[in-house]
Amino acid sequence: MRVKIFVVPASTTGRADQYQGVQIHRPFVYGTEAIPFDPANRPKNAPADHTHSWKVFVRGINVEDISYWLKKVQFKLHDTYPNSLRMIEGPPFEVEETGWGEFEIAIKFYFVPESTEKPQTIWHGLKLHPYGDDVEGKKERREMVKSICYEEVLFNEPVEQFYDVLTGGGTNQRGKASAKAGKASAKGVPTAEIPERVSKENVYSREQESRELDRLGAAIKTVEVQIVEEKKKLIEEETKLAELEKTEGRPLTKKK
Ligand code: SLL
Repeated sequence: MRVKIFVVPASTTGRADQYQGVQIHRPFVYGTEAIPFDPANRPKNAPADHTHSWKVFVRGINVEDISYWLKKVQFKLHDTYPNSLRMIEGPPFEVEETGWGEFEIAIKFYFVPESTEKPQTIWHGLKLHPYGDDVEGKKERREMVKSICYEEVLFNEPVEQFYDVLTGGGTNQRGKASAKAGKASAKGVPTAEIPERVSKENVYSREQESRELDRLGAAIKTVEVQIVEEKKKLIEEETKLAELEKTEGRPLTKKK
């Protein structure tokens, strides 16, 4: 799923033609990480019924700074939490908490003012308990439970000043005039590039993507073979039925 950001069509704003139909996407990662308390070392301030420490976050892929398009993030926690609306005004966009239960977190994105975009909300389920394979083993080892998603925000026909921010055009121009901005541009023009390989900080890479595509390709082939086999079986059964009908006549349908 893509988080689609809709803006007013260019035709109604008189925006320059060159931005018509332009879409710019920016990747990001969001999710939760949770770990059960160490019984020998419970966090001191945690209420007695709490069992886990957890964190919810939004960050750039490959630890890229995304604050040039994302201004602030509001996390809406379960109503059982005091001050359940947590506004995070700048990076790192994250909330650390303790608790006992899983719930859906509403994550509201506020874009930089240049974007003129309205805030957008996505939801994410906080996971405290291990899932997938070897649940018992994971529990025993008190492994961290991660539930992390890759996502892309898609800006449709960004307004001119935001287009510059997104593509680094503005940064480069300022770079000529000021040493400070020059430093920013030396860091590199912002991109939506996904790194080639997995690293410690980032599991989303082209390498993984192509492995996933191979896996999907193989699965499609298996399903295609299964469909052919099932069709063959169906034809055999239908032939048998037709033969039986010839020799035995049609079966009587029971009255209800
Ligand atoms: C459940 N529907 O029943 C969920 C609700 C609530 C989670 C989970 C602690 C809040 C607090 C907390 O973990 N709330 O008392 O500080 O599982």
